Amino acid sequence: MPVTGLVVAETASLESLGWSSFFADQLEPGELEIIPARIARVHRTRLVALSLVGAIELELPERTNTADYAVGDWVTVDAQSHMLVRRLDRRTLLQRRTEGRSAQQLAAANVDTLFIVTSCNADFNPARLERYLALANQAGTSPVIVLTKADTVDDAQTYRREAMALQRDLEVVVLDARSGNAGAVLAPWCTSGLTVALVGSSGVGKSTLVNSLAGLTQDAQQKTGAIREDDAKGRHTTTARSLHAIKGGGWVIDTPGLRTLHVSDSAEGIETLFSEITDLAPSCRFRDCTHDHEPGCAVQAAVRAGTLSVERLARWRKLSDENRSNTPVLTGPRGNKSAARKGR
Ligand SMILES: Nc1nc2c(ncn2[C@@H]2O[C@H](COP(=O)(O)OP(=O)(O)OP(=O)(O)O)[C@@H](O)[C@H]2O)c(=O)[nH]1
Ligand SMILES: [Mg+2]
Ligand SMILES: [Zn+2]
Repeated sequence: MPVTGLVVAETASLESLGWSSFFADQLEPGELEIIPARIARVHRTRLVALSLVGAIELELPERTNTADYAVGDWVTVDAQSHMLVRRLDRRTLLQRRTEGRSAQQLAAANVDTLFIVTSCNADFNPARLERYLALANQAGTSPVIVLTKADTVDDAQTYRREAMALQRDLEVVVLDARSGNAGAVLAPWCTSGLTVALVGSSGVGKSTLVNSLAGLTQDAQQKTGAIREDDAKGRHTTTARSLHAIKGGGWVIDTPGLRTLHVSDSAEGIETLFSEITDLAPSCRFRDCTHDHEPGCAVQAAVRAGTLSVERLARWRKLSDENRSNTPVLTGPRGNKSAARKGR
């Protein structure tokens, strides 16, 4: 079945779609009648993929659960029937546990760089950005903070400095998502074979950025929507994840804006995010120091010395606690999953 609205350049190679030896090595020598394809859209009952023969709607084996597939996944497909054969192992996977659900929701796969988008307005919130950073770190993607709406304020650099302090060596860019210049600012992360994904609250300009990066004509553009004036909140214009070709090469995944991002399964991601605290911990007198009331705590000493802010330490504590209580632990002989007990 032909698919509208998705264009693959005629000169496309598998490499330009993000294919690499990591995926090629997973093919079996006998798998001759198959072609590799990359998932571009995940619907409730349909999967659309990009391949060297163009955009194709996949035939799905009975009992396929499309929720097991993420935009950006590589799959093998029967060359004749376009029947889905199998998914290849992922290089990176962005996923989150929605409250009350035991299974993780798959956001995007095989993403190289995560653009964490926020605006130079009321959306800017260090604690929220730290949640996205923990997610990016945990997934194995490199995070970049993208500050949009720089054109609406005089002090965009103040936002930039505050964002840069959130993680060691963090890349932060400031731009007007609507301008033709946005693509040039993001070009270092957008080259042939690389995939970026955009995440952030509703209304920060993710789809606006996709349109600037993809250079789509009017009818193929991602819909964008005005935000509320009083609190800068968006109206959840984008409702599904989708993959788009970037003008100069590479791929970008647009995602719906999230109301809240709950953190779970991200202990390593949090360690990386708060590396200044992680680095101090071995100097605490007690190996299991909670950096709260213990004597000889190197982290509390850093707070007293003014090299670590009380607010940052409080955010570390809150995020670590939340992660612990939301992450199922393996218990019992059969490894049954149950939620960890709340508290420390
Ligand atoms: N002035 C200005 N307006 C912007 C910028 N980026 C986005 N906008 C506007 O902000 C509004 C929201 O943009 P969208 O691209 O729809 O935001 P989104 O992040 O995709 O939102 P959801 O799809 O709801 O998650 C639109 O009216 C855009 O024109 C920017 O850099 N400067
Ligand atoms: Mg959008
Ligand atoms: Zn301590």
